[in-house]
Amino acid sequence: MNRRSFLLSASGAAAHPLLTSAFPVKSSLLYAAQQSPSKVAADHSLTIKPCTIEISPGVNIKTVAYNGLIPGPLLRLRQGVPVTIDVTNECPSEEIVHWHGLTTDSFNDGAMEEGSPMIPPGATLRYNLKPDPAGTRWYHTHVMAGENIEIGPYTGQYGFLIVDGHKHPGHYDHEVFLAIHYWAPELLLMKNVVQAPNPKHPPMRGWHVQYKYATMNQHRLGAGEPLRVKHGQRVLLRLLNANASENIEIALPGHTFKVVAMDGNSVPNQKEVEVLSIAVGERVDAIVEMKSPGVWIFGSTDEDERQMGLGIVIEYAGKSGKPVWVDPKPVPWDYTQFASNAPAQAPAETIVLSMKNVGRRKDAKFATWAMNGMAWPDIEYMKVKYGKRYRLVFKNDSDTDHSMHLHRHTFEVVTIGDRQIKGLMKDCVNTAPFQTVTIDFVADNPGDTLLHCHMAQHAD
Ligand SMILES: [Cu+2]
Repeated sequence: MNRRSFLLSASGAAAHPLLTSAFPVKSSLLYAAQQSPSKVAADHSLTIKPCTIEISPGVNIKTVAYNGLIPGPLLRLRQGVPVTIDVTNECPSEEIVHWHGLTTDSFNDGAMEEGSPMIPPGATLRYNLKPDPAGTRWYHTHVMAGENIEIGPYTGQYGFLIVDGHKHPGHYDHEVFLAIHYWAPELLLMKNVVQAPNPKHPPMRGWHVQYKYATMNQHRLGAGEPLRVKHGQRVLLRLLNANASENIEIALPGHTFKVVAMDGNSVPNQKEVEVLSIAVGERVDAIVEMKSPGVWIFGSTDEDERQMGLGIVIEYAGKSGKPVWVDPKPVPWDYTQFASNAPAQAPAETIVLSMKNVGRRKDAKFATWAMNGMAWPDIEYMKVKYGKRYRLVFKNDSDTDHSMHLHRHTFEVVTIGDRQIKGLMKDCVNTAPFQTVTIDFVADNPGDTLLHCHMAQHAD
């Protein structure tokens, strides 16, 4: 190993800690973490604790959330201004918080694979962040759930983290935050190959996670207060798919979404669309001009998912009545419409990664998903050098979506299938079944960096 090189890992000196212990908790760092809260109060504090939330009348979900809130408290930070966040773990098992989309260091990033410490039960860990880049970021647990679908990303541990910096790319009168999550997961065994209820999903086989309910923020469709708007208002929707494993597609009849940012980053082409697809982990900032007075359902394009609760009522001032839904024209989702239509800068090196289901490990319920045949922790590190531009080719050799997330860096999407594009900056990108998506990133943030699919069963 070239000691001067950084991998999407960059540990350097000693034998790689990740290969010698299950979790590379550096003892001095853990000590520092446990001792961390000093007498000086942190700028923000979060408590991870069990709670019960009523998502619709009589439907109570027992989960774990930050400060007992769904989503967690909105963290609104100034770009480049250092902050401290104390996180107290009141749960019986270890926890960890990932600051998704921030270019932080490996210790504070909140991924045990990078060497970030876990927060033991009862302990408080102080995270030190220098919020960057500006935009719609979020925070969530990075605990690996495996077959325990009661923990990790299946819980309510997610919240918005907004980094305010440059002027927002949209012009708007009112700002609304909506985080989407599915609840009450169940493990089902499909003895034979079964077509999913939603034809957009691949056939199901073996063990499979199915959800009973869905919410936008805390409530199911129709259960919470409607989103009250006025005719002529321009509403900025900050949308987050905080699901453990399901991509979503949403629409608002009679209106269009002007997409101004994806994963918090301004898009080169602010296109208006009728339907938004948001993969697991992704965010969309969209402006909706309120120009069709009435009472509408803003929700999933899939009726079963609206029944689960995926939606919210939008009510114009002075209007009342039963909320209206109208199916949109089906249009395949196309990232390229928000990008510039030109080839991106050439990279220094290209790395091809084939994502594939490689079967089940003995006694495992879920299939093992691998990149180039390797699955954590039995992997080779991709070594990258500081300052160089790298191209990662995500070759989806499977019949299911993968929402690929790179930690601690922002990447540029440079091809979707055969289309070359430029200027679409993201931190998660979906690869459709058997599609190839290519991204470039500059290795400008030394330290171990995790690359993974954001869909829980694939990541685990
Ligand atoms: Cu995946």
